[in-house]
Amino acid sequence: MQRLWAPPSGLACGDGDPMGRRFIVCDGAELARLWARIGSSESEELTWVPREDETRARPPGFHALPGGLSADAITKLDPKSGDEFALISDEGPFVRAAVSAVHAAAPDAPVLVMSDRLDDDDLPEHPCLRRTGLRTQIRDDVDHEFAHLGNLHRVVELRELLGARDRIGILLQPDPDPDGIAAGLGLRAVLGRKSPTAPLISFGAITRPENQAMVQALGIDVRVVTPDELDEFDALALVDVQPNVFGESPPARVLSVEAVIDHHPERTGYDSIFKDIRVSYGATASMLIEYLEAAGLEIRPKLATALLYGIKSDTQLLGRDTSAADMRAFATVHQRHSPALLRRIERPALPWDGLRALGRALARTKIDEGIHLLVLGRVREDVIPQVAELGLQAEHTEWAIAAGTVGSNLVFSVRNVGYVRAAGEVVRAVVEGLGVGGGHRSMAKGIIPLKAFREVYGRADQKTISTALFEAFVKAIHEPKE
Ligand SMILES: [Mn+2]
Repeated sequence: MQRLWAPPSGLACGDGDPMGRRFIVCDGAELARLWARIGSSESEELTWVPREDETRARPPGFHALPGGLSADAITKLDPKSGDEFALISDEGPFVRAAVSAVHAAAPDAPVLVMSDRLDDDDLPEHPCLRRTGLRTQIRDDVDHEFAHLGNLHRVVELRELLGARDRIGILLQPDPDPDGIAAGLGLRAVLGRKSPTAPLISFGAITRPENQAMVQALGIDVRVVTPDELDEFDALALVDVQPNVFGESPPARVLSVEAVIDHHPERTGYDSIFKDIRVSYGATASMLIEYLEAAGLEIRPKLATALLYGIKSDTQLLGRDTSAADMRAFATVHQRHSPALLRRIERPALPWDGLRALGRALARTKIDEGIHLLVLGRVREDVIPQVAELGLQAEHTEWAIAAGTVGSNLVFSVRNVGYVRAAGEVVRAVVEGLGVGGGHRSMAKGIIPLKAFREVYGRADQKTISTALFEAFVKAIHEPKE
């Protein structure tokens, strides 16, 4: 422990900036002892001001401020530029006297007031003062630790329940999304399994191009099963889903399962031995990250990338329905994820014919009224959203629309700069009476059957599509419904 009155030169560390000292000023022996028990840092000089009945108290490591609390006593500490003060008290008069004493002796020194009872209104004006609690700091950590313990308990329960089962089916919703897939991988890691004994299964294949990109980039296998094939499994764990999602009358096996881990509103009408449903969470992946952390398991880059992408896509990049828990979980996996893998998921490679279609569309491109419209002709569906992303990068673009023919449909993706009308609303207005569409603030997708398009516009060649879409978008963007 640092001796009080040690010369400042002895505290400088190396040739760089000398590390400032922290002067801790405690009001009374009780707070000084609490501070000593928490443990002080090397750079702290511990001082205290005895109360009337405390003249014989000796808080370990603390030295009484000579002559009590005054500007003189603070001056004798010889504060230098870079030093900081912490004033520890629950009494308004003590804190006010201490703040003004420090301010008089060291006008530039930052002041941290640690008090569990005082408010900002109880404190005097000071150019650089921060207030926080002392016991409440520890209290918050205690609550946090109990939350970890709760998660560890869930992991222990899951392992007791599923550890001895030969084959565990990790059942996701039909057409699984990134959150479900990532949470399924997380559960598998929690159980210490590999895919042969704990496969990810679903009643419907992955159809969305961006979700296919995720399983391709990360080498994840999701097996499509029939209800009869569920008999192969000794246990079923539902992740990011509850049985009611499997249709009007789900197979009997899924109405009585071993585990459900989900963030959707709790449904009834089924039994599960283990149940963890947290509606306030933006993603099931966040819950699994907490399990993994509580169990002290390493989260490898591939798993971290999947979990990060799961949270990102379920919360629209921490926008919609995000809780503080999602933010913490996101931060945890953000440190561990692989940016290269994430890029492969989010920016899948453009196929050659997609690139050529883009080249042709760019040759004709123009930006009018902030709208950048790229009509691609016949392309693979996953090319369309990528071209819309690219289109948004053009100068003066507020709206980028990429349209292409996929099968017997006209499919278009829309991106905008974010501060304009919501993309989802605009697309719904554009497709009204013709097809389907929707989306969010800054991204949306629409599908119009070519047959319906021809009925209205006569033909469906590139020029007609281009003119019709442009006019429909201008109308929808600039003439919102009442
Ligand atoms: Mn989800």
